[in-house]
Amino acid sequence: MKTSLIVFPFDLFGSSGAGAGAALIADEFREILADNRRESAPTRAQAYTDQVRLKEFTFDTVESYAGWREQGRRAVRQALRTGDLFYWIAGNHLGVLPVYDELAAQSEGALVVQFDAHLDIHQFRDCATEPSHGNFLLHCAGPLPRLVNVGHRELLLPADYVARHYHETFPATELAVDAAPAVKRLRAACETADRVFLDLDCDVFDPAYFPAVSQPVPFGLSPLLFLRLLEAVWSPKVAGVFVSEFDPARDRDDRSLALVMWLMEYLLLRKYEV
Ligand SMILES: [Mn+2]
Repeated sequence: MKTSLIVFPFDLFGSSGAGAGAALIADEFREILADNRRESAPTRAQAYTDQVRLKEFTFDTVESYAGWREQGRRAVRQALRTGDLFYWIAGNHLGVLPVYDELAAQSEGALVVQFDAHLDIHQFRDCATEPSHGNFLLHCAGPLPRLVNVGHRELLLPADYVARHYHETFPATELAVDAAPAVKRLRAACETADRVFLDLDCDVFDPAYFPAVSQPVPFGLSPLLFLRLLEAVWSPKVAGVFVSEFDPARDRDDRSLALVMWLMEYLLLRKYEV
């Protein structure tokens, strides 16, 4: 079982600058893999180093944007067909839409656990009606897969509207009071799913821990609380991990970069270490 690391630095229509984040993650990852290969002392990293394949898209010409969604869908389709774990490293959250398009086409039994400060179903007066990083779920090519949000801090969207799109949501306010019920319900939801996908929008973290986002929202998750929730969700059923909204120009002392790289390495160890 190999892991494809697909870098898809799309960042039009919201959080321009997040594309550079995806490219930076790719660079860092190449460096980590090269370092691992050079190391002669035994390390834990040997468990995954030869299991990772990197595939990088670039969006540096006008032409490269043509058919971006279909290009993305093709790559996702291929990753889903092999059945291996894949990482989808997007620029902004809209760059994850091709994954949702494909999951919609074959969503039976799939559960997406979305860690995100926002519920991306915005349709306010000042929001674009065209697909953007704040409304992309409304533009999915088919019915959304079963969707659970963890850690949102929405103060505008009415519950009945949210319930039309999300199976369940666990706002940060609820997690702050007591995370135990969420841990239990997340674990139960994952148990009944055939395949689980983790969709991490980096703004789920508190800006104190992860400053490198373009839409910071206060009262976010601490990395430790995130790990506790991740633990509830993680199992061999996890078939995809999506990362988006990392904008390195807003980072402080590479704090956010360190967090995202640590997390990706940790998840590879979770998968390959025996
Ligand atoms: Mn989002």
